[in-house]
Amino acid sequence: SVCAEAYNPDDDEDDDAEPRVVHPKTDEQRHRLQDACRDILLFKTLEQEQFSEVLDAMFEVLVKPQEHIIDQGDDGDNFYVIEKGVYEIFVLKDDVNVCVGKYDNKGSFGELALMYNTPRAATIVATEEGALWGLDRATFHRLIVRNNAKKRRMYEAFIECVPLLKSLELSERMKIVDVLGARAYKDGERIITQGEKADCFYIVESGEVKIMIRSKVSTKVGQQNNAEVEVARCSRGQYFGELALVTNKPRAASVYAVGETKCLVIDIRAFERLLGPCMDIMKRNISQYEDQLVALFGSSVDLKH
Ligand code: 1OR
Ligand code: 1OR
Repeated sequence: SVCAEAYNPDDDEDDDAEPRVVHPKTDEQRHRLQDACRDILLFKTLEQEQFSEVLDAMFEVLVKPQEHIIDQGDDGDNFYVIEKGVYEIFVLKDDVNVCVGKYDNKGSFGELALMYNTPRAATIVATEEGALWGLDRATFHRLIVRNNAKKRRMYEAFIECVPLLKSLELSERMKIVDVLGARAYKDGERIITQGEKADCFYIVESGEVKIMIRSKVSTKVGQQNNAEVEVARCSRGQYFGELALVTNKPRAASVYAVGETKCLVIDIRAFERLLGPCMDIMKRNISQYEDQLVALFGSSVDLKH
């Protein structure tokens, strides 16, 4: 292109001197890597150029059953994206390692020590043979951490006025911003599918979504059996997708974009780690869903799906 690059104050930080890391890959490897990275939220706010630098820098790591990928308390070396395998998360509680969750063939881990310069906060153990893609600390810093400064500037004002997050400290809200991803949807696009397994939580940034429930019984409002019924809408600043995460059940409703819509997306681990203080508000609102449900469908309906 003949265009001069726009001035970007971030470029003044003197790490352009750092050599760019490139791990050459076959076409087949690059394909698998792109697949594994498709839904990684930390990559969702990168520019195309930064994203391809991340992909260039990533390297394949094959793991064996029982292998410790990360040990709690260690210094951070790499960030990892899961291509396949099941990985258990252990956290020390009173000197005992307690399993607090697992990653099942998708997701990523190891971002916290690199983002905040802290010791590893958990131990990650492969339960079976698996494959990961690693990203070294320096590249993570240059591309992801620097992008976070931009994210904080972009989303700080918006996050400040999300009612659900009011009870958090500013620093806690900024940690949410650090790990969130942004997604755009077209009019009518389905964001959540009723009955599916859940792995993230959403806040509407712009536009609107409608919540649709397919019930097993015919409804008071006269819909046919199995038709989808609109039960609610959410617009800027409102959230959805918390119910399945809180109840550990499949999605209770489908959610569709109404017009062009943007959402901020938070994955289930970050939700559990960072939104604990907002749990009471969410639970109070969930109990209202149940009242509404009875009013709309009668009490016999099954919210589970
Ligand atoms: P890290 O660099 O600290 C361990 O290395 C990784 O485990 C961490 O980044 C996260 O990516 C991941 N608390 C802290 N880290 C967690 C947690 C977690 N779960 C996964 N990781 N908690 C569990 C939340 C479900 C809170 C436990 C008290
Ligand atoms: P989820 O994870 O189950 C669908 O995925 C989301 O739709 C759900 O979380 C809520 O965030 C959102 N009943 C069930 N889910 C609802 C409802 C709702 N409203 C919004 N969601 N009701 C509407 C109450 C006004 C009761 C049904 C009649």
